[in-house]
Amino acid sequence: MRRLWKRLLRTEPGRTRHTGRTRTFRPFVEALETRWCPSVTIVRDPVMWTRVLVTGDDMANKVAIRQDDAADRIWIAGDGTNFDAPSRTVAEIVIDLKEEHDVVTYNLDSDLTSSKVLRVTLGSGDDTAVISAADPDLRDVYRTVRSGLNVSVAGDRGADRLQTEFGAVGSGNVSITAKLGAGDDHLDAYWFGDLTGRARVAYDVDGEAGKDQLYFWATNDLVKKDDSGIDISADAALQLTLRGGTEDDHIETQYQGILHGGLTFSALGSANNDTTDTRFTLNGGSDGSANVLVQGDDGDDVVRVNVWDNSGGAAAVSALADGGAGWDAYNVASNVPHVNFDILFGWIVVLP
Ligand SMILES: [Ca+2]
Ligand SMILES: [Ca+2]
Ligand SMILES: [Ca+2]
Ligand SMILES: [Ca+2]
Repeated sequence: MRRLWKRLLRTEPGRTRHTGRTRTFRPFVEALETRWCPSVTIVRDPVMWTRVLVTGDDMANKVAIRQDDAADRIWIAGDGTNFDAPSRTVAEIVIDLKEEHDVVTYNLDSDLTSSKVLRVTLGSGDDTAVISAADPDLRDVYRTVRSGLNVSVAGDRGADRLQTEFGAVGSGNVSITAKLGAGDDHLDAYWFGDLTGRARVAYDVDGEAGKDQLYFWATNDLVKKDDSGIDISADAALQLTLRGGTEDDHIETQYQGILHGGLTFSALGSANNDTTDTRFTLNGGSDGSANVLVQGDDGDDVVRVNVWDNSGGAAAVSALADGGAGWDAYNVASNVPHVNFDILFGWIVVLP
């Protein structure tokens, strides 16, 4: 019980760790002479020519990918090895960085119009993968995804970090699937632009074993720079599934915008003592549907869920907080039903 109260105090409001802004991760190419001879090979798959194989070794590898569809080029640089080709000739990039502390970055130099599949295996060691629509040459310029970007990441052992940064999606689709593996892993996901047309965005991230921290923010529009947040058009959809896996995890999600389309969110703390903090704000003018499910599952969990619906009843909101087994605490808005909880901490937010 004492331990539970310590954790309740730790998650009081006003202590949000992040502001929703981050320093854009810049790709880099390291000078050959400064390295202790790690090696990356980059070749086309002899069986499937549109597939490029990027393979590291048992030392710390650094791989930077830049895609410029306006110029029809894609560049891959890894530890002194360089590859470039017309972007439309590369459909899939398979990256396997093996042991040690590896880093892979992916950036857009112009809007994405040539679909890509990225399959990233980070291997053992504390690795970092950054998937970013930020233009590496320009400050705070996020390129628009207008086609498909399908990314899967396997973190394997070690404390791995997956960071994603996207601006707008215009009738394209972005799929991020990650299994972060054993070790205390991080997801830092940022959305800085609207989902327009028939945009589809889906995240399915599993922290797996270890004390994982999963963050998703979609609150500030840095593309249109308006105050309406991340708007989702009538035919667009955002679907998020975040799982903590075993051990004590933290899952934190914030969304704000005008929702005309669909927003589906599911957070699952899974085994052990997890904390979740879910804050969704549907701005005035919203008339779409939001489905929010937060489950602590086994263990002594702390579950906070707030859905502020400013649509005046035009939006369809369905939310549920479920403590699951164990001695759980909750803090929910009055429009969020809650089941399987033992104590209330903080207050129930009464909505107008
Ligand atoms: Ca390696
Ligand atoms: Ca790893
Ligand atoms: Ca993990
Ligand atoms: Ca749990």
